[in-house]
Amino acid sequence: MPLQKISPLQKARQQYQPRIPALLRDLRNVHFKEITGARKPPEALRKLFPKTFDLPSYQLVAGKSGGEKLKVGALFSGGQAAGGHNVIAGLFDAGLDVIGFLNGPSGLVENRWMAVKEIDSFRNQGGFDLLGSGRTKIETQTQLDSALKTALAHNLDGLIIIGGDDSNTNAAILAEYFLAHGCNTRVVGVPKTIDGDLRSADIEMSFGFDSACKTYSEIIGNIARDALSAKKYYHIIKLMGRSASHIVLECALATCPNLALIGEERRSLEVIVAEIADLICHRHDAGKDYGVVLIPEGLIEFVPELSKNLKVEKDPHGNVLLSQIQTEKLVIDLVVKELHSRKFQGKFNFQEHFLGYEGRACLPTNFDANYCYALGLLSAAAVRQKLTGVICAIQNLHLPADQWQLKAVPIVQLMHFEMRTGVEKPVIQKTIVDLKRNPYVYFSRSRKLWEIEDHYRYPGPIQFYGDPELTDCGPQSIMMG
Ligand code: FBP
Repeated sequence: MPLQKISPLQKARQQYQPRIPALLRDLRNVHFKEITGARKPPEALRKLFPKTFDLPSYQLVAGKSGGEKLKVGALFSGGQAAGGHNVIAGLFDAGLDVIGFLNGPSGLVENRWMAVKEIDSFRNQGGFDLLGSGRTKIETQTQLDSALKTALAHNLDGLIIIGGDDSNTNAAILAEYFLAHGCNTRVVGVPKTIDGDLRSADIEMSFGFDSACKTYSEIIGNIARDALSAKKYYHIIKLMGRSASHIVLECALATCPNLALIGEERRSLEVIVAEIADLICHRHDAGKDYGVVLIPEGLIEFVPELSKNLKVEKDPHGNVLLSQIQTEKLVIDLVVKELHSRKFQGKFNFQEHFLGYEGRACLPTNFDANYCYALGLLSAAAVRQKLTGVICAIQNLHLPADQWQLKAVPIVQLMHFEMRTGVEKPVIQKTIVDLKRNPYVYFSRSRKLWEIEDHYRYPGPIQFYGDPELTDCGPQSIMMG
């Protein structure tokens, strides 16, 4: 039998109907109402964002809104995150005329685009390949003028920026600039990033985090079972996630490794190396010369001594290109040295792994597929009501989709000033692991038990069909509150 063009699972996923809140089923019967309780951004931002600084937050409720045909441009920005195509599907199914800017924000600046005429083959599929993505930072006068020119040339009612903290900073800057220049294109952000660090009191989670963590957890579980079977290797696994250690924490809760480092604990390199060496020695005393250790890609941001030992490059937003830094290798070298000084020379075997890109473009979990489709519809509703400078915020994500609350919050509320490549810039504040919240508290209470006894959990592959307990559960860190 000849091979089919797409895999049977790809085909089956194209047919999946995302579950969404009832309000999103017909956007002619909803409207956004202003709500109170907006967080005040630092007053110094008012000067830079005079037109969007005082915007209120909104909640989607039943009501009437206009049904006219609107045109939007959409773009993916930054790293891939599973579910992005469903955001576009949501815009498309909302009846909007959709064009996509190619390869990220540069597509907007350079007016490179395509009309989205067909979306069915991309429904519930991973990656951003419909449009491509990129990391261009929009900040120069020329870039802003070009973006404005593009929006005007296409007569766009809305621009949907699907991105992480830096991309939504771009969205806030563009919203302000468009308003200041009398341009009617409303700019709406959609929270994306596997890193899980674009969160706030309103934004419970960025999309892509769940799919990435479940992909990594499957692999970690498999590696742990191999370690337990062969009993001869220490597997040192670095996990993607710039700055914050949300991914390590989520995967640790899913797999119970012998040790997981959380950058936010801010321990010195010396303490970290001693901790890993202690673990290895104690397990050796218990007759176990194998184990699994998770380390976050962003460790380097919390442990200044690490960056002194490694060559550091930055992206256009001033973020360190962490995925290209081999922190895991350096940590192993230092641990081997430490073990040597403890007279354990050459006794242990290490395998290093980096889990990153393989989790960003997988078939989205049901959670991400549902969430992204709802985000697409919600952003369409925001454009219909002419909201600008806002980001979509869906709440109650620990509950079934029909109980989700649908909000739009001003992006400026999420911003603060930060030093980037030596200059203070207004950016969205990344949310790091909160050491007082349930997921970390549970982890820190349990980890002692995982050190010597092996309590590995084996989550297995992402499940799409069957018992909802297997298919529909979102990330642990949301479920735990
Ligand atoms: P975003 O913040 O743009 O979503 O990207 C996150 C990320 O996947 C990080 O975890 C990682 O450090 C980085 O992208 C890798 O970037 P690149 O794809 O440019 O190598």
